[in-house]
Amino acid sequence: MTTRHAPLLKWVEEVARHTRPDHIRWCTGSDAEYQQLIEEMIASGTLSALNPETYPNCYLHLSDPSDVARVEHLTFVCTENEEDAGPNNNWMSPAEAHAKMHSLFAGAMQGRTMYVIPYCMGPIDSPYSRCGVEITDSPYVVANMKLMTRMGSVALGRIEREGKFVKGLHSTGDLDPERRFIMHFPDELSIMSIGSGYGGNALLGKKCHALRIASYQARTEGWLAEHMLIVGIESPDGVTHYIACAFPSACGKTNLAMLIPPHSLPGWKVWTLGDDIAWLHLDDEGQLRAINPESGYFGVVPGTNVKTNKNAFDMITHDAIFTNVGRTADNEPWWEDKKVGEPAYDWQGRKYRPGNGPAAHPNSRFTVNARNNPSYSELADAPEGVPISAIVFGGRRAKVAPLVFEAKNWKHGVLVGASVGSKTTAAAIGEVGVIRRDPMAMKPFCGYNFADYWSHWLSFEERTDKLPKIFHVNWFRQDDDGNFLWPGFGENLRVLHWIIDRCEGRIDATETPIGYLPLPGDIDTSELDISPETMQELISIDVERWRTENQHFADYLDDFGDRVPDALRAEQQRIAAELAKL
Ligand code: OXD
Ligand code: MN
Repeated sequence: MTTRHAPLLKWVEEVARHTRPDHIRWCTGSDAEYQQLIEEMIASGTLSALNPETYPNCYLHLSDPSDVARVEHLTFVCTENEEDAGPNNNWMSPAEAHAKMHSLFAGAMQGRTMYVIPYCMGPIDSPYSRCGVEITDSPYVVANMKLMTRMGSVALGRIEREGKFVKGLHSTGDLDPERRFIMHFPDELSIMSIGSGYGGNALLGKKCHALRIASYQARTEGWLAEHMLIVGIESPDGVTHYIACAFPSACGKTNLAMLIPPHSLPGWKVWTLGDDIAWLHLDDEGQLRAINPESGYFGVVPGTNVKTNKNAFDMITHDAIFTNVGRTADNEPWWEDKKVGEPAYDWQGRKYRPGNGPAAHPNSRFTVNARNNPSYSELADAPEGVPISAIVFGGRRAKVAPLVFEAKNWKHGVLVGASVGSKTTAAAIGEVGVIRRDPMAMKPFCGYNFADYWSHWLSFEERTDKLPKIFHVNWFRQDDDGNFLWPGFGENLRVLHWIIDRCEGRIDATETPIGYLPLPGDIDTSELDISPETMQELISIDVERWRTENQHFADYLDDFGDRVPDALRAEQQRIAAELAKL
């Protein structure tokens, strides 16, 4: 296989001349190709097969111990003007970045095979989808892309018809963190990544294309590329509401997307459309619609068990790739909080010893196709996407943020999204557990200046009067002893129920400067071990803390100078003034 699309062929030939691979393989995306790659990786030691009886077609990959997460400090947005990338990104001039990458890629694929992966982000026949081609020297990347995107001949067909694609060039290089860079050239619709074989650094369709490049493209084309799950909530009367939720990495997006209704909510059903990324477009009627550009999941493994996420637990028992988990003596994958089995080996392949730390790396992952998920919605493949009833922001906050509140209007909702703060997690290299601002959960992923991004969000109000309501949730409130106040997981459906009731105008709420909060009793707590006092604490605001929070946000906006939209400043000042009166 090759292509009749001359610019693509020319680019592939140029890359091959420069990187000097031994072989070039155009990927078709067939099951036979996947199986062959798996066998080659088993033979080379890149993968090992897990227990074929209990985990059929499941494989384990152990990455280099220095290469276990996204590397935000080595990720750059390369625009001509530094201000266009904004203080939220690391910036390098395109000329400097190209020169650096040119020398790092010289001969980088010698002795290796170069794979050409045409892929389509989104349903293959959707006008909202966009294509890309990743060139990589990692067969592990090809296998992951097969599970997570629509790749191969179908995507190449669309590229040949449309003539447009994002160029992604990736090499694992020598895995030296000193020579690891992930560069984005939004004006050229291209990405270059070297020195990592891990997740978002290497599977270029995901964070690099579907968020950083797509967010930039979306601004010029009038849509939004967001770090959001998409979930359908079907009530007992058969009506389904679709909700898009943005939470920072490793804050439970996958769990919420696959939620299993608790016994106390009989007749409710939950459908998964996506667990990480949503592309949002206004349709001809002004309705906001979402597609999930991905077709598989790259989810955090530790903590997944029958109680926390039975759908995920079941879907990773077959046809899955595990990265950096431990193993039991009978060759099953093992991770902390799995609740069954014992680790015999850790994520570095050593005999398990508690003194060496956890058996599974805290950012260990599963990769599976979305169709493995028992709650998969066929509408994930619908070209027109699904209509969005509510947008929900959230973070991991021990104090301050109540369990749920509703923004007063779209402008206020944009402020609610822009002021998301959360404790950092192991999804990225760096300190874990410190609060950082993560606007719209896009801090690591917005491909341009946040101030311009907020203006873009605000502009939607001028284009339609049918925008969804915006909410904020916090499943992670703690008491002074560090105990979680809300049970989370499946019980979060109770909160989504409240959100849907608000969208339908069925219930009232308490108005406060920070938004509308639930009235006592409107979030059903039957069968929960939660006292009325605790519930009251969860749905009220601590005025003093909110004054501080508002001031922190005002200071944060200052980092973006004059580019901050006036409407966002005005909204922050409105809240400050109203809080001052309390
Ligand atoms: C992810 C992340 O892998 O956000 O989805 O880090
Ligand atoms: Mn993510």
